[in-house]
Amino acid sequence: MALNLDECYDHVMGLVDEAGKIIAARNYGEKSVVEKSSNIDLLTETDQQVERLLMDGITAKYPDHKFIGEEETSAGKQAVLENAPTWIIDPVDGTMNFVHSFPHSCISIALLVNKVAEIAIIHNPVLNQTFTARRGKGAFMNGKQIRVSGETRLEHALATTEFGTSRDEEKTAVVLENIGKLIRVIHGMRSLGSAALNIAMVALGGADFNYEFGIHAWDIAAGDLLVREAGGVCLDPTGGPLDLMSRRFLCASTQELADKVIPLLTQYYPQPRD
Ligand code: LIP
Repeated sequence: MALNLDECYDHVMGLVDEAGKIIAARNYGEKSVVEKSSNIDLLTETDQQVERLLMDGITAKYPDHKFIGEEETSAGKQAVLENAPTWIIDPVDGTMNFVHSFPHSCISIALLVNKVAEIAIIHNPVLNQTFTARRGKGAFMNGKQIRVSGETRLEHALATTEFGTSRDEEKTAVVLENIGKLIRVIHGMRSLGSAALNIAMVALGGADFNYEFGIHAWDIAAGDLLVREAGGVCLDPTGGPLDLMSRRFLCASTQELADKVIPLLTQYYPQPRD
C-alpha cells in the first residue's frame, strides 16, 4: 500500500514539536557535554534524547521505516541510504550553539522514499522558526510560502558557510582560502553555526548561496529539498549533481549565481563518506 505522505508529515510534525519543546526548555540551562571526534565536535544528552524520541515515535507508526541519524551514526551504526522510506535526522543541528545557549540550533529531518526527498522540516524551537517543504508543493516558513532571492550577481551575494567541527590543517586551510577569496568579491559572509539553518536562509531569500565541506547527510538532507522547493539549486561544489553522502554541498538562489561561485571554490573531499 502506498505511503500516505500527508499522514506521515502530520505525524512527524507532532514529534518535532514535542522534541522542540525539550530543546527550547534547555537552551539557556546547564548541559552535560561530551566530545565526539574532536574538542569542538560535541554531544549532549539532549541530542541523544531528541533523536531517540523522533526515531521511536516514527517507528511506533511506521515499523518498516529506516533511519540515518547523526548520533546513531556517531555511535557506530553504518549510514545506509536505501530505497525504503528513510528518515535522515540531525536531532540538534548546531550543538555547539546549543551548548553556548546561542539561539541558532534546530531539528533537521527529511524523509526520502526511493532515495527521493519527499518531506523536509527544519525547526528552530528557540526562535520559533519552522521551515517545511513537501516535494512539488513549495517551501514555507511558519506556514508562509518562501522563495529564494533570485540573485544572480556575485558582487551582490550574501553567503553562508561554516568553519566545521574539524581543525584538521588541510581542511582548515581550504576553509580559510575559500573565505578569503569570496569575501573579496561578494557582499558578505555569515555563519549561523548550523548547516541546516544556513541553508534555510538561502530558501528564505535571506542569503544567496551556501557551501560547506565536511558536513553530513543529516545536515543537508532537509535543506536540499527546502531550497529546491523555494526555487533554488542544490549541487556538488564542482557543479555536478548533489551526492547526499559525499559530505560536500553547494546551494544557490540561481544556477547563474552557482556557476559564478563554483570556479572560485578550492575543492575539498572529506573522508570517509557518510
Ligand atoms: C554542525 C553543522 C555545521 C558544521 C559542523 C557540524 P552539528 O552540525 O551544522 O554546519 O560545520 O561541523 O556538523 O554537529 O551541530 O549537528
